[in-house]
Amino acid sequence: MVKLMDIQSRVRSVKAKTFAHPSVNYEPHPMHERWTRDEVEALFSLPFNDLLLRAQTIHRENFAPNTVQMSQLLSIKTGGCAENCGYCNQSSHFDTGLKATKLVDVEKVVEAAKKAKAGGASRFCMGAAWREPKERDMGDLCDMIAEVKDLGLETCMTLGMLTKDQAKQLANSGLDYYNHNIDTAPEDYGRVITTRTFEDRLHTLNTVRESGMNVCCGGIVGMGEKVEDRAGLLMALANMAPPPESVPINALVPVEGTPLGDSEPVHPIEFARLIAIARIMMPKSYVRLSAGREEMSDETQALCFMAGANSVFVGETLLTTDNPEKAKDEALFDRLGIIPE
Ligand code: SAM
Ligand code: DTB
Ligand code: SF4
Repeated sequence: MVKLMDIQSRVRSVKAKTFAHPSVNYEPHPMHERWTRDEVEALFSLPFNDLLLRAQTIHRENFAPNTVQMSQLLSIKTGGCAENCGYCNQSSHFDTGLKATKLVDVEKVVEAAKKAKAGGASRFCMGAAWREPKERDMGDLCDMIAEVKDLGLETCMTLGMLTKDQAKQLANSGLDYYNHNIDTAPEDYGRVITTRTFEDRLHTLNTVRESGMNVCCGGIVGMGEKVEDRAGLLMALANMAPPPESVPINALVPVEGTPLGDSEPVHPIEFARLIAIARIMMPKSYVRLSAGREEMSDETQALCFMAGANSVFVGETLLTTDNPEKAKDEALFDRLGIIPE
């Protein structure tokens, strides 16, 4: 008969072997220090299971393990944008057949926000295809924020570059988050966008911080970037002081007619690796599995949740492209025992 002590000692020895793997460093990264390229590249070269174990451990130290935060997007001004972001179907520089609109009425926005809330979203994100907002639009934008907030939703906007005064107006109206992505590594930025610089992006992010709003800032992979660029993107995000509260990781949705429209997709394991590294480097941030979920299998998404993703965009459209249907997401969350936060 096998004795209890034998079982316990066998469990201990398995645990010891598991945790003693030389490639896994369980010492938490000293958060006061900046991540160096060597440290980040070491994470990229860890065996996948070691990386996942470490990410999941850090995830559980900082968040409830089986919950996901749900945000819903609405495009409040579509197309005709002056910028030339190589991934974007809303740029006026490329012919993608997208119809441009003017700023949506406040009532329409409130209607969409009510539906988002009824569907389970806790945050409503309003996005505009602008280089920056015009002064004449500020009144409507502030009304949208106040009315959406009154519904009991968190509010987020993404409108391009902001002046100090605009950021203050948005914050005073109740804007909880401002989304402004850096998209790729500083070294790779000029390959993707030439109508603004990486520093322009950082400048607006500082303005947002100074106004007291939470920062939502992330990037896109699958744009033909090198692995070093993915490391550079995560370094730039994690070395912000403090790191963004919300980090959307987008898988490029390739759109015909854009310069990056025929990019190769990132392998699902490499995508999950990036999520795991983001979780390790930014232990307290919400890491959002963002654009590209429509093309992802349930298994890839499950791997990403295991790697530490704890937020998604819900609703059948992102800004202009497709996102999984509600029933599909519900079935996936149900299967995984994931509860919306
Ligand atoms: N114009 C504002 C700006 O650029 O900050 C706000 C809207 S813009 C569409 C918001 C973000 O959506 C971009 O920064 C980019 O990260 C993401 N995005 C745009 N097109 C995408 C695509 N085809 N695939 C994945 N992400 C995309
Ligand atoms: C973010 O990082 N991803 C969202 C949100 N922030 C604004 C936008 C994704 C857009 C995908 C392409 C589209 O639907 O137009
Ligand atoms: Fe304009 Fe934003 Fe699209 Fe760039 S990503 S073209 S700034 S809408």
